[in-house]
Amino acid sequence: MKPSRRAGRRDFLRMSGYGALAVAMGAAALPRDGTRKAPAFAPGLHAHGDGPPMPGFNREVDHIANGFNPSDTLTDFDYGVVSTLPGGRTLREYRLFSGDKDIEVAPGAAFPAWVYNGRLPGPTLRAREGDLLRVHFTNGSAHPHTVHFHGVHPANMDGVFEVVQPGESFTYEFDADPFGLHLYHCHVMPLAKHIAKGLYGAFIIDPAQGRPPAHEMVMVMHGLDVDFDGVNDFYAVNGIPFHYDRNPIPIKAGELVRVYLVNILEFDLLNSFHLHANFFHYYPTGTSLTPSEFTDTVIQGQAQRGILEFRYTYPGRYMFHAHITEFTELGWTGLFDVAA
Ligand SMILES: [Cu+2]
Repeated sequence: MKPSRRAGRRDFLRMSGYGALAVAMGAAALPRDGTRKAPAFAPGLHAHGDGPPMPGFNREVDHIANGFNPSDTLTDFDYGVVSTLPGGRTLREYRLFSGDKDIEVAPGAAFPAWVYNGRLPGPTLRAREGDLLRVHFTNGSAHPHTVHFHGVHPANMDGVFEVVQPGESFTYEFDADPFGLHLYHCHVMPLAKHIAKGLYGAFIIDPAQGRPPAHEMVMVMHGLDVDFDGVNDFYAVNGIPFHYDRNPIPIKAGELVRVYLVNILEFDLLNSFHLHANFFHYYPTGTSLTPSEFTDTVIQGQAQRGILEFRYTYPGRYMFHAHITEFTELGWTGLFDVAA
């Protein structure tokens, strides 16, 4: 990474001028309160402790206009429309549509995203091992797209060669196999662009026997290249940088927490997750019921994913963040709020 490029993306957080940000993004300025003079994009207002303030946003983005709130995304599982096939097998049918949508990713600044079902990331699709899955995809975007699922399926269900043109539809049908944590994303060229613009989501296949009861949540790690120069300007979990820093995730001391962690970060080689003041059991890809590691930090390349399980002993607030600390300062940071 060239120093000048690093300095360039850092500038987004140093800028205090809203206009400068909007111009740099090449994105639409969102009017607020009847005026184009939105509150300044001022970093450093959300301080932790007595040290130098953490970068952050000085207000919430507009979750209503965005159509999703990352606090809800955590536990928003789409189990599809369920029916029983002759012979007793379960059929799950899902609907995915792609679209072009401006998403406010930083206060007052819109990112012209390409998204599934109007949200970033797309819905978390969830099924059970052995189910038959039918995914009805309609391309409502101005660009050709597909849905490429990770998992085992026939070649013509792979979402690569059958490109779906704007206004057209395609139905993917395949078995839920293998159990674990997977993902889906568009696979149209140029691939980096179609992913970086936001066309991805988590895909969970539960083992037939299930997993032990837990407080479950989904975290999709990704970047935001808001000025389209092939370098991420922000890093986030579930759409909005700094969201879980401003809105800590409530959990209870002693309860089993299960995080379905997916990395779909484009442009950077690696991403990571570090849990503070605790350790977690790690199940790579979730395809085994036996954890492979007991650690507090895990590294994932693009499309790698895994399941984390942990319990907090002591109440209080604990950080979780990328232990690529530059990502932390550019939005990939959050807090667990552990109640007694
Ligand atoms: Cu696409």
